[in-house]
Amino acid sequence: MFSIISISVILGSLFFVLPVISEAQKEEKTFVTHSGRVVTTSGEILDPLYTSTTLEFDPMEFLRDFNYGRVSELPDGTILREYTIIAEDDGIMEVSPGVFYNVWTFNGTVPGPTIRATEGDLVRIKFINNGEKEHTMHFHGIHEAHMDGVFEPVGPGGGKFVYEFRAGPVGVHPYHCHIMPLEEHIVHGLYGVYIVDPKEGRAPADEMVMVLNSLDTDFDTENNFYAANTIPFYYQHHPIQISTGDLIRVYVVNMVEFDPINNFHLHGNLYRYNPTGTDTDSFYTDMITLSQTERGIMEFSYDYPGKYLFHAHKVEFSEKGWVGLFLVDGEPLAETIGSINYGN
Ligand SMILES: [Cu+2]
Repeated sequence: MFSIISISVILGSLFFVLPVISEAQKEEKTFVTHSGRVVTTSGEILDPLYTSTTLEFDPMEFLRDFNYGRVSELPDGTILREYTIIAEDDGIMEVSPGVFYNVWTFNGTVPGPTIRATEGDLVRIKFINNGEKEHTMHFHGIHEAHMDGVFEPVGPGGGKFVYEFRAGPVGVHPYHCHIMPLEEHIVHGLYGVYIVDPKEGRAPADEMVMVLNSLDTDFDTENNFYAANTIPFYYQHHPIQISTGDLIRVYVVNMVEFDPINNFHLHGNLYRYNPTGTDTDSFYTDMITLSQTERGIMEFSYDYPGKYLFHAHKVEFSEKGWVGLFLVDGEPLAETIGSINYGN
């Protein structure tokens, strides 16, 4: 009895000494993740650790996944590429352990599939809206006005529309829903990448897509998380494996909502950057600044093995998830030591 009274007195006195528990701490909740792990969170987890099994979306798979469509040849020799894209707006994705977000998706993922064609191909998109709101697909690029996905809202509950246009111009372009309020339809995830390859092709490379995006998980029109390919910190915990001497080509598209700019900094290296990927002109840098839907093609290779960061040099963004690693294996390229190519 004495010990119980003593403990009560001690705890009672500590109440006046220790800081009062904040409202945020009181609001912490316990979740069971998809992998069965128990996580306690207030919804503001920075730098979480997790395994890919806790996620419904795999950024490593998305990174190198290109959808070339169903390919056939028309009588005049034109290549026809047909795609089926289904919009939904009731998905829940665990974007970080214990942080569940209502995602609006094209074909079930954020970003939607990376649509890829060659310049001059006929692109036919069979769009089905299985959501509860109106949606469209608006492609950046060149096409007729009624294929622009702005003035032809596609109704919920199975509404359909067929977008058809010639692929062009060469480059990397975004596509996204264009229904108002646009920021709501974009920040929930209705966007993706559309790559148009030149007819002569590009040099063989290890090709990747990085969509720079953001998540407003508490719906106050300010972002809580930033990422390359949706999941905060993913490529930091799962480095992208490459080798010395390999040509790396990154199709990068900025879709961050609410914040006016984003950027991309690469460590231990510089890259050739071709804005929009539309012509052969490029510049040599380790830093680009991108407003929303600005995009381009980055090319680089590493001379030395090791671990190299890439991240937003807007530090707030990197500390809230937009950070990753390239893990470069292989031997140093002996012929480059002392004669590094500085891109001139
Ligand atoms: Cu929409």
